[in-house]
Amino acid sequence: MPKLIVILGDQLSPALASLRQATPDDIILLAEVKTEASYVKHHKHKIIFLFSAMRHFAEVLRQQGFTVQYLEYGQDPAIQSISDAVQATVRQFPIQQIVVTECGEYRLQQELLQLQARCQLPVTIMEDDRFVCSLSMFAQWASDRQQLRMEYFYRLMRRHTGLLMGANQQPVGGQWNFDKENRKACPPNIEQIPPLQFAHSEVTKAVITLVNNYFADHPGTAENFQYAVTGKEARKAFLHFVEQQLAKFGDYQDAMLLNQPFLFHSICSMYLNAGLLDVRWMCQKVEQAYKEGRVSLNAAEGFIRQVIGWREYVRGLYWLKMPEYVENNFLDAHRPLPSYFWHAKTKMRCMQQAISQTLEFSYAHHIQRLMVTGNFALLAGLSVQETTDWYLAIYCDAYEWVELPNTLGMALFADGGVLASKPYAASGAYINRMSNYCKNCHYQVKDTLGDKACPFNALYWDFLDRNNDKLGHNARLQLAYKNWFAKGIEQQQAIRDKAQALLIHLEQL
Ligand code: FAD
Ligand code: DLZ
Ligand code: SF4
Repeated sequence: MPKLIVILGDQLSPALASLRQATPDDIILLAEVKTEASYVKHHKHKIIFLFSAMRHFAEVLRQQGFTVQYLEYGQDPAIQSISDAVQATVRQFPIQQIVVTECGEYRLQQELLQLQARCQLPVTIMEDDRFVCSLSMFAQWASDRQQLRMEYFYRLMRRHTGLLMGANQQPVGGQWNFDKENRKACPPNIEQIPPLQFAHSEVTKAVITLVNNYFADHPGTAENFQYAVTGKEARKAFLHFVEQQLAKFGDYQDAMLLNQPFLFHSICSMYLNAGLLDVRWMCQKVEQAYKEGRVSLNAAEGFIRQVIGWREYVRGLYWLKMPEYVENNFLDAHRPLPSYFWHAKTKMRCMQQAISQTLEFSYAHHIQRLMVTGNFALLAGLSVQETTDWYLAIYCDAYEWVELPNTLGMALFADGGVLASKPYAASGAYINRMSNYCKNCHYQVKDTLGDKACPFNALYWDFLDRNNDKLGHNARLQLAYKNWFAKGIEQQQAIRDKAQALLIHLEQL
């Protein structure tokens, strides 16, 4: 009974549930299709990365003796979507059953659920056990809780995996979380070892030509693509991080430095999300580095928390709350995205840095996404839909299951506090503390009023003021509101006027 095993672009894992069932009689389908490549204007690097990784993965499967049906982009104009590709393959081969692994996005999952009717064949959807926490385990954890805070979920995951656990189910070092030790500012002259870069294979070269032909109007430049495209290369990149950068990642996770796009980050989310890396393997390598005394506990715990904590948590939340989640707009934010999100020409140094490296590498690290571009979008009341679409398009690691909770929930507080207990709103002082951007900026970070005042300052106070009815009761914002009320009526009005002027002229900042 030959099966058709459908492998999506972010399912490039040899141990994928559906592939574990494969026999030499089966057909394995991978398809480069328009609907997936264009549902937002993906950065060119994202398309190059995925198409090249898909083609390399298909070749590995062929070498293992499987029959692979690989549909290249534009090969058959009648095939526009994954379902079109499945239907065309079902017509070509004597398929008895279709097998897929749980999909990462609600949108595509709905499409896959129609396959049975469309192809008149049984469809089996297998659990995606590449994640540490199954969706049912997450739902069970969430079921008896009023608040779904990541910290408690993370403790469950530590116990569940046994990572960094000591005797009696207690954490190594006597503490679950070393977050406070992950927030040091970085000295500008610190020694940096850049992430590994990978030469273009013949496959990647062909994909770059394709992307330049079909996706010329998408953001980014194809030629400076430098990422790994195979599991082997991705593991090499990750081990380089563990050996060279992890020790400093612990201290400087939240730091930002001018002209240093990668600092001590792992640059592994795109590999992990596409299936080239395995989360358990990564965590074991990090735990081993700690046990062998090569990195401190705060570095190892800091990394493991991001991967088995935050990453698994946002996935669980996404599937728990979709499809309604995407409609949330708690703070009623509708202002259009200024054009510098697409070209980085702004006098705000922090925004210019975060956006220009995003356009160049399809990458920015967490604090740039959260506390620079995300914070700006929050303070300025930028449209939730336009902002989430931007994040989904522009980052090489972006799929809705991970992008949406991070953007809509964490950065924009548009879910009204499902994910975060308070908005991550901050004035220029935070950016100044964590970076050297402000020293190199047209604006004065210490000023709130005046032509050269840092726009984040007046926008921060105005954000609190205009959302007082929705946020004023939040216990974690009481100090911020106290400071706002202490300013007095005249000062408050001057700040409101300044913020209004900034909002009218957002495009010119
Ligand atoms: P590192 O800093 O080295 O962290 C290690 C790993 O931890 C990451 O590779 C990632 O797998 C995981 N991780 C860390 N934080 C998170 C998080 N909050 N959620 C999920 N995983 C996390 N991450 C994505 O993978 N895809 C996205 O589309 C995405 N969109 C984001 C949008 C916003 C507004 C924000 C604030 C964060 C977003 N993140 C997203 C999370 C995080 O910013 C990226 O995972 C991280 O910057 C990737 O870089 P890195 O691999 O160098 O990570
Ligand atoms: C992101 C993406 C892109 C750009 N192109 C394809 C594609 O052509 N074929 C494919 O199977 N997958 C692609 N993907 C990844 C899918 O969008 C991803 O599998 C879903 O969003 C689910 O996470
Ligand atoms: Fe950003 Fe303000 Fe600092 Fe300039 S002064 S870099 S706008 S925070």
